[in-house]
Amino acid sequence: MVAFEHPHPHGALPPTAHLELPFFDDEHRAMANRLVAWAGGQRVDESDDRAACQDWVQRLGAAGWLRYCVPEAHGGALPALDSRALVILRETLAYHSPLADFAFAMQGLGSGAITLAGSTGQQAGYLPAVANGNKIAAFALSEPEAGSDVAAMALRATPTATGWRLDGQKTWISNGGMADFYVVFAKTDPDAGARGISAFIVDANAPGLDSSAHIHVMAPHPLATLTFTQCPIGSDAMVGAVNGGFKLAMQTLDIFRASVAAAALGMARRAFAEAVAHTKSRKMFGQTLADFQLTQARLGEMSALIDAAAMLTYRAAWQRDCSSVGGAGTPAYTAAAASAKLTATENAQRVIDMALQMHGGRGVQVGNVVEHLYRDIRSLRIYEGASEVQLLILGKHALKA
Ligand code: COS
Repeated sequence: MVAFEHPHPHGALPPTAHLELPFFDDEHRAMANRLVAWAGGQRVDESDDRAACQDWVQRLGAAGWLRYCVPEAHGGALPALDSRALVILRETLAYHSPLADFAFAMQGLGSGAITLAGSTGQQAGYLPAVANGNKIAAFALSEPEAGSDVAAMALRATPTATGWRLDGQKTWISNGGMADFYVVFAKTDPDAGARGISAFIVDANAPGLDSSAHIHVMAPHPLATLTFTQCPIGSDAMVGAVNGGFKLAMQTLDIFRASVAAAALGMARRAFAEAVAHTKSRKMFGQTLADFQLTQARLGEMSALIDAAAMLTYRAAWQRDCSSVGGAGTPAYTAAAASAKLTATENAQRVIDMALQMHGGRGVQVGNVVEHLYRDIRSLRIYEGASEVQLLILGKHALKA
């Protein structure tokens, strides 16, 4: 597979005017400028997705960017997880390399439950290593028969004399087979639906855990099925309260859904930049592609789709960080994050498709940036809550209001 071309081929830096919006403060602006400069200088061979991801984690850790995935008390950059910093990071990284964004995001998603509900010992044992890139994290929620319907999971945690025993499967696990530890959600009360799920930390070398079944997808990134066969874990492995796992999973997803929107936004902005540059240089019928009103109208549509995605993404992040009525943990914030994820991923798919169309035959040529983005964006409409799940969240929220 041909690797993503990281640097902007036209020499222009990604747009930063949106950072002037009142959603952000001066610390965000300074961080964004440092990040843009850093990301533009990175060159990673992405022909092997697993090796490339490990490389990105090392680089992101060494440069201090992973510190935004955990709180300050455990090696993080800021006192608490800051949604606006996460949004800026993911948007900027996705603009340069969707795989860099993936490597960053999984450190946050994989350790999010430990940040939210881990014991002091769990936080001290895992979070500093996540923040410096020494430990790769993964979030193991989905199963072959439980994707959108989380409560239908079957992986069983049975109490033993020394802790718990895990039996069952997880699938579509990002960083599967490469992670140093997994936060695994399992049934502790099989008859209690969403109220019978608990979260556990499972180290990758746990006996009875097989992560060798790699899954290959259209935009390659590390993904695997995990099989647990009488896998013993200690009594100190549970994260948060017994049977409190469903809410913990939802709370973790709430933080990162707005950042998935940001990743989609970064990819859309990159496709838009590629389209603008291409239309200005491509000669056709005695003028450039950009001279056609049809092209201008299409670029206008792309620009409005990007703006709409940006506003909802930044609003959700701001709301979580700053709102006194619709902040973290409120149904209003869950709805804002759902709105952002739905709109940004769906809009990005359309923007990237339009950019590809403008490139003509080059657009479908393997190795072209828009061809790569066309494959990269697709899974964002599915993972961390498919578009249909976001619609359901928004619909239920509207009916409760
Ligand atoms: N924060 C805190 N609590 C939440 C919550 C949230 N965001 N969302 C739901 N809950 C709580 C509810 O309040 C309810 O609590 P009580 O039992 O005390 O009433 C409980 O969790 C169950 O909620 P609900 O009845 O809405 O659950 P459903 O089984 O109907 O599922 C959806 C709701 C579909 C929204 C949920 O399963 C979901 O998000 N699915 C997608 C999962 C996903 O993103 N998978 C990808 C994994 S990562 S790639």
